[in-house]
Amino acid sequence: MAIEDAYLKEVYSDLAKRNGDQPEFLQAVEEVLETLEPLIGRHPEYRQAGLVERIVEPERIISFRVTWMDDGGRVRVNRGYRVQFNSAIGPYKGGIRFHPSVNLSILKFLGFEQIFKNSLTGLPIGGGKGGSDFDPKGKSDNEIMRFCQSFMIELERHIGPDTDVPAGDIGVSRREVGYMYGQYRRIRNDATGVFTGKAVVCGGSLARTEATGYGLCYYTDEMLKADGKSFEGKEIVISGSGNVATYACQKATELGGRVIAMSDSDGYVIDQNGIDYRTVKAIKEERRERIKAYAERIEGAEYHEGCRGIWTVPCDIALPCATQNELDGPSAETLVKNGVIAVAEGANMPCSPDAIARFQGSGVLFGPAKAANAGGVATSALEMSQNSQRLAWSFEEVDGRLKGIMSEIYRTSAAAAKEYGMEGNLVAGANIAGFKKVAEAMLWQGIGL
Ligand code: NDP
Ligand code: 2IT
Repeated sequence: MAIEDAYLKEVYSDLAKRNGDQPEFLQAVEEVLETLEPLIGRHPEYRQAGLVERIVEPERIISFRVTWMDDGGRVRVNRGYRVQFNSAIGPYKGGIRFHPSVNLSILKFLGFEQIFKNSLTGLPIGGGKGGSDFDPKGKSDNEIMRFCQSFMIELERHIGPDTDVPAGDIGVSRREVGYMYGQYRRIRNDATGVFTGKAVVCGGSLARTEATGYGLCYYTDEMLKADGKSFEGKEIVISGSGNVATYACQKATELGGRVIAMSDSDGYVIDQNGIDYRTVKAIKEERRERIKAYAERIEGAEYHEGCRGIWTVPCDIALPCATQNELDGPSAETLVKNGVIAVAEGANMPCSPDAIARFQGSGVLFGPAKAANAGGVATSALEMSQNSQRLAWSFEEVDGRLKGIMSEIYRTSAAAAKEYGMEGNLVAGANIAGFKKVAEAMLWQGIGL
């Protein structure tokens, strides 16, 4: 697919000129714009209001220095960012990523995707993303704490429960959220719960830890059911072994599938008996070891070096849950040749454009990230509601709502694709449905936002 409409083409080429050094951001924008033509065709007022050129420009970007001291007493400096992309439908909402690869291109792509994902949840949350090029791997607990506290010394003045509500992402889990939230509370003398993904004892929501992985499987289940299929008896490959991947493994297994491979950035493990998510959780979440340890601990499991090799493992369903562009065209080709029937994105933008084209062109069911992984942020919004009410809901209550939200996201996206003449194209459906709500909210609020 390519951008055909003259207005959309002009917006994109102007953006590409000004952001030539941001390939991930341009990739995310191009994927959205190439599906919007039928919507823009029916709404000339969007063009008159300059909506598309406004939506691709972040409302605000904050970039700051983070100085901290390592255990050896050496002063270290990292870069911190928050991209406050769009607040037309609610406070900026989105995770914080700590990974050496973090830069503005990555955070702008993530923030841009977040706008439409958050819109699709049906809840009042705008889009944002933040992070740092800090590498948490190999750091002591004290170093992590000092870094998080230093990061928050600057970020605290830019966020608030009705302004911008951060959460976790790669390299940021309950531990890091706890240190950042603690620092925010100390500085601001304010316990309104500005972060989501907090530990339950600090005001976090039950089921938030599980929500992205569970939500991914609820969405995938809807997609399979609409095609007369299910998880029952299927072999599943899940990349990554972090928060999203671990709970996707648990839910896919509960829904009757068998997860036969998982990975980290070093390599992947195969366990034909079905990967036990509790072992993965103990290795990665509790001990912070490498996925290789799974094969050392479980009889019959094998370890292979190199993370991309995971896509050569024949499977029925593939759930990429690690990072952007981890599944390229040749990997998609291999999956299709090996008979994959469904692919749903747990990570953000894990499939390259040619991989998506390959799946869609081969009749493989394809669930895009902004719909399929929206369960995490949706549950974050439920955490915000609980904090505002000063109440805590049960696991079943939150999980039940999450399930309802994921079914609704599937239904809304499928209906939008059909309404705009692209039936079955869930990428187009998610983009159109997510974009339309934000566009309407911006129109209501006049020019200037
Ligand atoms: P975690 O930090 O818990 O886990 C990340 C996993 O991905 C690890 O197994 C990591 O391996 C692997 N990984 C990270 N970078 C790379 C890389 N460059 N190449 C190969 N593997 C890599 O993060 P999450 O599980 O939270 O996030 C995973 C994905 O899901 C991200 O794209 C994130 O944006 C997305 N997401 C997360 C949500 C959440 O609620 N947490 C919500 C929606 C989307 P290693 O340990 O070797 O680094
Ligand atoms: O990409 C994402 O949706 C997240 N990392 C979760 C964001 C959130 O605010 O819960």
